[in-house]
Amino acid sequence: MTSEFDLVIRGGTVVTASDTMQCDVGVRDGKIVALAANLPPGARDVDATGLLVLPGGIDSHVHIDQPNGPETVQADTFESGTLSAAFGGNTTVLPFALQQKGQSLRDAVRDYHAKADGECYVDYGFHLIVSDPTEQLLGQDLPALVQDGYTSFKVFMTYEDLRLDDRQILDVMSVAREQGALVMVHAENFDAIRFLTQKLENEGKTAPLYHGASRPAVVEREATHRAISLAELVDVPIMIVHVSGRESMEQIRWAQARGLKIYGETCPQYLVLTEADMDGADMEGAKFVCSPPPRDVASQEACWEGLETGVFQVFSSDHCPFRFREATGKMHPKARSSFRWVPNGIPGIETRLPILFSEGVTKGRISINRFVALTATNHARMYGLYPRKGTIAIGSDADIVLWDPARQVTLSQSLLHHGADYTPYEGFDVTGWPVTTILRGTIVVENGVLCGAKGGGTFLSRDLPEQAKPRAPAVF
Ligand code: DUC
Ligand code: ZN
Ligand code: ZN
Repeated sequence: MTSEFDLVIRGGTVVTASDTMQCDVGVRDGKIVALAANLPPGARDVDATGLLVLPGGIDSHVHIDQPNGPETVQADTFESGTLSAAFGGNTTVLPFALQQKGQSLRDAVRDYHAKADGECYVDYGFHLIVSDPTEQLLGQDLPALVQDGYTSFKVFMTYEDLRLDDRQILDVMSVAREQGALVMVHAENFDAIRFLTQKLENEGKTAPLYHGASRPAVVEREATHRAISLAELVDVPIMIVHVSGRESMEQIRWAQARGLKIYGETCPQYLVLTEADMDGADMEGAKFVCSPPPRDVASQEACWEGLETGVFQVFSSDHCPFRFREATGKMHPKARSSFRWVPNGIPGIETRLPILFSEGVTKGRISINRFVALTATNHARMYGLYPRKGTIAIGSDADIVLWDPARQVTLSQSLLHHGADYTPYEGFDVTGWPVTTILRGTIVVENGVLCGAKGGGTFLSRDLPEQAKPRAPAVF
């Protein structure tokens, strides 16, 4: 007799952003079709006794195979990056399609599809990075791409080749308002960083450690406040990404208290790393160089406060891997002469969920439901994927991770599947681990063994974000 289910996940504790319940999950044609106790057998049954049954992780801030200037290359292809994501309990990733100066946004998107399509182990969509907001881009390409399902874009306030000035940011925000898209902002003050970098180099302070001093919290706070002010002017929602500590978090909280639709994101590096990690001998500190930089214990506490109290809606990895030992990575030929040549970014796509679970849920800082919201549901809501993704509900994609809350693991490069040759979390102990990852009803990783196939992940055209409906141009 044929079963009404292709797959039944049996005997686990199902957790969503709002509920925790003992029930089985029935899956047919890649969708969740039943949630009830004692479902009849499926064509395949998976025993989840003693495990948490969670929505698959959605990592909405990852950089994969992104051009990084002529001299350095990122360590992941879409194949390795999404494999690493799957082993880390994720079923969807949202990398960036970066427009290089002089390139059309359409061509940038085409390039990324050529890199990703047929290569991925988990589902994926693209945010757009706008680095050259020409009239053609603002008037034609960006609106058309939003209609095609690329419903969020990132602007940078720093980095020589990427930064937009305030006028350009206002132009991009205006398009977002009219199209109903969400703008993500990398908030650091470019001129202040240049000024400080020059001063530090003049004083011979060139080791990776000084990357932190070149971009102190005030640099991030000023840019965060400016981004909020620009968004208020245009009256458009924005997401301040990778918030590293109190000063920026408090700007976002202040804006939210004023009724502005300002959203926030933080990342594992701001919870468990500090500036001191960049102080290793023989360039070891380069392993931790990312922007904004990890700060201090008080900043970590502020980020927890943001996660616990709802200032931050999403917790992402900002995965941006470079190989440590290679000249195309952290050992850029000029990296010993100054921290400014160390490529910014660290790997973290596979370790995001275990770190937040262990430090947050196991240690009693956040509930398991908040964990689900921060790692899956809110990402789906903010980026136009809900309720198809990000929850366990009838009709949703059967994107599920079976989670062992008691498994103790010491994080180590040897366990991981990314293309980097190190993890910044080497030796870090976690309690709680993703054991099985299921994408649209197909098991991709089972008890730590790869079962899925490259190309099993498909492109996601996204709806408009929930909090950003299209509106008439602002009137001033
Ligand atoms: N900083 C970014 O802005 N993006 C990727 C990684 C990093 O460190
Ligand atoms: Zn950034
Ligand atoms: Zn980033």
